[in-house]
Amino acid sequence: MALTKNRAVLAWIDKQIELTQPEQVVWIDGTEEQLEALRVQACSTGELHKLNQEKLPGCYLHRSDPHDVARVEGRTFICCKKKENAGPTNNWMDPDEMYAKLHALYRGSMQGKTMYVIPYSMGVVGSPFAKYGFELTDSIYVVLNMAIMTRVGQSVLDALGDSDDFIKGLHAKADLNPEERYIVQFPEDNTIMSINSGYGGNVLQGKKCFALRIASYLGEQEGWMAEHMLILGVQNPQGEVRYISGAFPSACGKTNLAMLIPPEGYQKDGWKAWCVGDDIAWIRVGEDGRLWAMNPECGFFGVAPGTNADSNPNALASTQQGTIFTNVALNLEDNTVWWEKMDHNPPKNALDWLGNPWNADTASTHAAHPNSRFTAPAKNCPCISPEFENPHGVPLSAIIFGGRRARTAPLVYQSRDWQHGVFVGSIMASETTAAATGAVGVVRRDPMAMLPFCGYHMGDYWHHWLNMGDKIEHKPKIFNVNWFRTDEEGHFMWPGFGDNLRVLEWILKRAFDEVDAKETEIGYLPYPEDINVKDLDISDQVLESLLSVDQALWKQEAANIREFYQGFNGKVPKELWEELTKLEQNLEQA
Ligand code: OXD
Ligand code: MN
Repeated sequence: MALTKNRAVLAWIDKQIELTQPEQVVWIDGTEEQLEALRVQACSTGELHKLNQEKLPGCYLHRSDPHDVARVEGRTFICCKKKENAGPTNNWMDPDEMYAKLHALYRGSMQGKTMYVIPYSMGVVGSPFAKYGFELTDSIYVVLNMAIMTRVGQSVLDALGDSDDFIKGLHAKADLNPEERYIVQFPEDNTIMSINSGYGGNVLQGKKCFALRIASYLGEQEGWMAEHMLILGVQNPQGEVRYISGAFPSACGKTNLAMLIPPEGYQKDGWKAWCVGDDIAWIRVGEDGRLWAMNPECGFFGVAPGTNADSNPNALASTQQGTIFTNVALNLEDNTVWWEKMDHNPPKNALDWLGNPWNADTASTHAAHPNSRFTAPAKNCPCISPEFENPHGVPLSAIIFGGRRARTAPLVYQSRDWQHGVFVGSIMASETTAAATGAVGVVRRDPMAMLPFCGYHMGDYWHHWLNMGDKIEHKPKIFNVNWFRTDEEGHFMWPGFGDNLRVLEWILKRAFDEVDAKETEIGYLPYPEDINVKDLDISDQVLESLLSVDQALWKQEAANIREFYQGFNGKVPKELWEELTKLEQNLEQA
């Protein structure tokens, strides 16, 4: 039975029922009883496997189709009326054409199946900054994951009332045909449609589809920002918490930074780090003229391999209850899970992510898929911020951009001002991991880490960033970090992980004008003595090298940026061209 009288909602759902023809329709009310019944049902069909409930209470394993294990950027579309509004970094198709194509695929696709209606909220329900959506799906896996990642159920319907301001999402597994797999956003219609996939990033629509692609477009229309950023609170020994948001391309340790554990010496002195968000930030100007960030999600959809008690004990702890694992290995010895680098004790009697027998002593393949995931409730995280449920979010003092660069970017530098900071974000890049020779890899630019997630033209998005700067009275300072600088032999020069707090300390001091800095061609850099290296085994020479700017490499970099900007059909804001010219001039004069 429908759980709302909202006419706009009911009329839209009726249309989707007519299209997909499910045998029955079940509304998700968000109660534990209903979710538990769905878990039982999913276990009875093999969709979920119940893990050892003593060791991993409330935890389940799911294996997706072997051809459906990752986001598919090539099949992800932004369908707005004018092609030029999607820009050169998005796939585009005319909305009418796409609707026709999709309707043909969805027609009758739920025959004999159940359609679940998931009302969900991005943000704390009832918060003035929350946004509401529906995902109609034929997948129990999607229901159970959405119930971890977002706030679902009756409370969302009550908060929505009879408003027609909601995101319309339709998902059908259909026959999982990769050739007909589509992840489609219609930003002008508040609509998301995904079909022929059952993998998280494609079908948990609250995450990338809504909270980034649709929301970035809404943010531009409404004067706020949806960013692919973690949110972290750093508490100093005086007990003051200062907040940072940070954007990183994949494989740059974003989840680790979001859940950072301070080095021992810092802990002794009273430093703490608090996770507000690990992936997405919705950011607005507050009445006080500061920038406020909130995490629209309430779970972590993290990459499992590499997560362990050393790399990220907080993430590992988050997965110990109420978690759904996808495509990890099943340890048959005790009915628990295992993935590469989880511990030094790989199982000898296991099933790999495909469900085939796997023995660490003889195996030549991965036990877990490299993109295997955990979907874990954020409230499990030992360092979850006390402000996590604050409907207003937290005030930002600094924004950091990062990437993986072997040589070019120093450990940290600060932009001169907001406009220069937007430039720094727009040129974000990572290099394909270099071999032990230290050879510089291929540079992939990923502006603000939004390349696959910006719901409109990237040039317009940069304009929006610049415009936001005009509205913020107390602007956060903008920085760039690079934990991945390597020496001649290709070894990392900076220890990373918890020791990154040493860099954050400098960043936050700069944000509050508490430390001086050296002006260079690319921005402000720390004086080496201002980075606290107490208890670290790092020579003055290495630190100096981490904080140096290689002129020749930056000249190459500037030329590469010029080429990159040229690919945006004349839509790069003039302010960013100015910044590039300034960089080139600084390098010439140096
Ligand atoms: C993610 C991603 O899974 O950015 O968060 O790809
Ligand atoms: Mn992400």
